[in-house]
Amino acid sequence: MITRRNFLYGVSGTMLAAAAAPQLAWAGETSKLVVLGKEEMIVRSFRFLDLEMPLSGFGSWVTPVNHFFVRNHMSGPVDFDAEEYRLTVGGEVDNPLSLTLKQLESLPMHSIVNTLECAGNGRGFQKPQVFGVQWQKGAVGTGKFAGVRLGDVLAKAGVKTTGKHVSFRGLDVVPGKVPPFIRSIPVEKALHPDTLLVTHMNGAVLNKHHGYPLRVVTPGWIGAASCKWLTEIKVLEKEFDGNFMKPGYRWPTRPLTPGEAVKPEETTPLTALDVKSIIAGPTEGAKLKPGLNTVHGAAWAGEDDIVKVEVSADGGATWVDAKLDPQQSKYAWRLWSYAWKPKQRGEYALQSRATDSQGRTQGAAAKWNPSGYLYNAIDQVKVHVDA
Ligand SMILES: Nc1nc2c(c(=O)[nH]1)N[C@H]1C(S)=C(S)[C@@H](COP(=O)(O)O)O[C@H]1N2
Ligand SMILES: [Mo]
Repeated sequence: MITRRNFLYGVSGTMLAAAAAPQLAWAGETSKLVVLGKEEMIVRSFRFLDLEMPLSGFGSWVTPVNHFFVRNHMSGPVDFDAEEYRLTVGGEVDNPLSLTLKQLESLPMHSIVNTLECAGNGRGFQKPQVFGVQWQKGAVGTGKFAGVRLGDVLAKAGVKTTGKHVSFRGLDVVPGKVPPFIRSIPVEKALHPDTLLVTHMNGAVLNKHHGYPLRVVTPGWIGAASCKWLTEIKVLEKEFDGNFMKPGYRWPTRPLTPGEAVKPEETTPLTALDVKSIIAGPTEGAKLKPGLNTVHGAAWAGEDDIVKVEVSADGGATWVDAKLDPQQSKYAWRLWSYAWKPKQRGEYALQSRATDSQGRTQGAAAKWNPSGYLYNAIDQVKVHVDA
């Protein structure tokens, strides 16, 4: 068993090998130790478990559960009793509901493949540096999510015409004076047939790190829109206005210059993800031989489709199209590759730039915002080619 003392040996930002740390715990004083079995996840925080997928995770289209990033604002439920569990649906509805897991599972099952990305992914690259978890590339993963349609549950409850937003609350253990993790999405997105209340991930029952027994998956949107350990749905007349909607997870409505602050009135809640690509290999500082070197990575665009990924090997002076793997599912990333054949030795700056079906593309710098959300600057990896 890992004790609290050696548990703290893991320094934020270090890579944990399976042998070094086969077990991790829920953070928090009252937590129980659990076996996680995560291999080589990058630990960004132990306080509440925040684990980043290593670059090798971009090698598979569906991310294995044990490589899927974990993001917690607080601790998940500790003593969970599936018999006692209820999902309640209230607020602006005709028939408030209290459903058992069995009742939920009697509704028709649906599944989607979705790339889930934390709004803070890439924050560690923001310049100037901003406060928050210093994620680099791997607070993202693609899962096969199965469950029932949120719209089917809402139809059972009967949303009144006054119902405009739908809020979610999980079974998180809320520490001290911290406000609970509650966020809302507009009713149109909630009723979309692809928005699911998920019980299964990659063909297995959800594990506790990803929201057992039930989580929302709001496809194409920032990860925070996909509430884990869901226990309460409320239909509201207006957007929920707690901490995690305001000031949290908001986006400036006007362009800012790097470092600039913004007034709350000049922000709006984050919704869908932006267009983005990352280079997963070669890795920063790699020493390569002349000849064939495959540059590869992933690209995604939330609710939109990736139409093109370009690669530059000269720091952005010239670009060539990468080969995109076939699109297998809406909302899921595309893996891409480029057969690069450097002839001369030297230092190279490899870059990748994605364009989506809306015509959005990545810029040289990310769009500045004080919380460092939706970082999507053109990705760059410096490598060395030697004879
Ligand atoms: N109840 C609850 N749901 C939550 C969170 C949380 O802290 N509590 N974190 C959110 C955030 S910020 C993200 S990015 C995703 C991460 O999902 P994952 O841990 O399954 O990868 O869950 C979201 N859902
Ligand atoms: Mo997140």
